[in-house]
Amino acid sequence: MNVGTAQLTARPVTPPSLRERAAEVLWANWTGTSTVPSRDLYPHQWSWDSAFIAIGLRHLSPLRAQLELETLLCAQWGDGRVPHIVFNPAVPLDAYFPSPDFWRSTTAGRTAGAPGAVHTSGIVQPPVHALSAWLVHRADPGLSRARSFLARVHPRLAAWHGYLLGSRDAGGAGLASVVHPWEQGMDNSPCWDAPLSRVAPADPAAYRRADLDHGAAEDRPTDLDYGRYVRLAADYRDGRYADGAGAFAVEDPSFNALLISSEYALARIEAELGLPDAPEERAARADALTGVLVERLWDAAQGMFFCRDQLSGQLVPERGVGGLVPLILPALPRPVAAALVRTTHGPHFGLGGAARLVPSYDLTGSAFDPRRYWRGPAWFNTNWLLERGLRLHGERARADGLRRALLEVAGESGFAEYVDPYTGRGCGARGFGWSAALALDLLLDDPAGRDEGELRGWTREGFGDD
Ligand code: 9WN
Repeated sequence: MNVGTAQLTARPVTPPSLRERAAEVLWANWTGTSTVPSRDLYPHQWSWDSAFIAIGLRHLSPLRAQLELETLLCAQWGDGRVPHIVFNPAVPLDAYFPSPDFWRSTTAGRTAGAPGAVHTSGIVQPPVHALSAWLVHRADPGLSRARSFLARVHPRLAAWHGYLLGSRDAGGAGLASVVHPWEQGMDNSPCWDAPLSRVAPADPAAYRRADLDHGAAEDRPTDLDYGRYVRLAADYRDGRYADGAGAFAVEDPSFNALLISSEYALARIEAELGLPDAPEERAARADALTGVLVERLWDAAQGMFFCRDQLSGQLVPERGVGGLVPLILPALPRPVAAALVRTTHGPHFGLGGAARLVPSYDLTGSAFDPRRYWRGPAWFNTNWLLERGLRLHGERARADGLRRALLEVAGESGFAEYVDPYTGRGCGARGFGWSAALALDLLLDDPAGRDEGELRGWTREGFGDD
């Protein structure tokens, strides 16, 4: 036998680690100033995607993570809203619908203060940004201070929260309302079926769905739902993006929990910047808003939160994963947190039992579908939030189990956009930005930073105010 050949064939080929594979996705999706969720399906910058992506990116390049958030916040409108999409002018118009010529931000959005130099959508997405900015800062405080990162993003984050807590407080109780299902981020959830049913769909001949070029029709929203999304967005645009008169307004538990969580993070940012009084006031407001959330959206008999349809005034009796997300809140009353943990592990969401990851919708619900967009499949961002919530409320073993499952499924599915909650089989895009980023975060972040001791300190009590 030729010794040289034997040595060559015997040399082991080490498969890339999960960390290397996740990093590869983030580098492949990086455009130079931000990260696309997916090269094919979503070739622009999306708002809450960027916030989650920066949380993972901070472990690889704190500088890029800072840039990710700065690029998004540069597209903020004068009224404070942070648009849900910032369009890349180098991408052809027909690559994604609705495209810049649909939203017409620079003209229809002028009264609301849309920037003139960049094209954006006119709706928003969940405010994960202050939480992300704080975590990005913590990854490299020296670099952050040298670049005045927090000092530069703080006024924009404060204006963003001001917009949501002001112009979007349709119910007058302090919580923000979403005016389009895309704003809440779980586009096609059965939670929207009743509130959407009163919206007349747009004429299908007037637009072309680009999502079906990349995704299977049976995984994506139906044409009827899509027509309603288009109608709502077109009406908002035609009203020059003024708030208050639309056919859809919903107080959503997940959107508001993320806002409250980001309010705590903004309080941390203000303390780091040495702003007098602001941190205590903000943390106290976040504690109070947690109380309002419980008062308005908590259903003790069902053990979870529900959406409130502002037009009917009723809670929507559909169990979406968004109704579990308030578990991330440190000031949640203990019985509420305990009931949420039980519901997450009970028959409707199946964690630790039938389901590998928490589904986007009730496993026993009549609208459940393990593949269709937000009507059953599991997403990595909602599961990452629940891992954080479990740890915060002292459920360390359950959080460890969910962390392990997330990492396994992320690797097996090639960082799929979403997965079958039972089998973990990948659906939608592969090499999806936040799936890779949040896997990296779980792999590299010290879980102690997400535990009870650390995060309870975010409440008003933690700022030393009584
Ligand atoms: C509309 C980008 C976005 C995510 C949303 C997800 C999906 C868009 C779409 O993709 O929404 O914004 O075309 O379906 O539902 O959560 O931010 O990844």
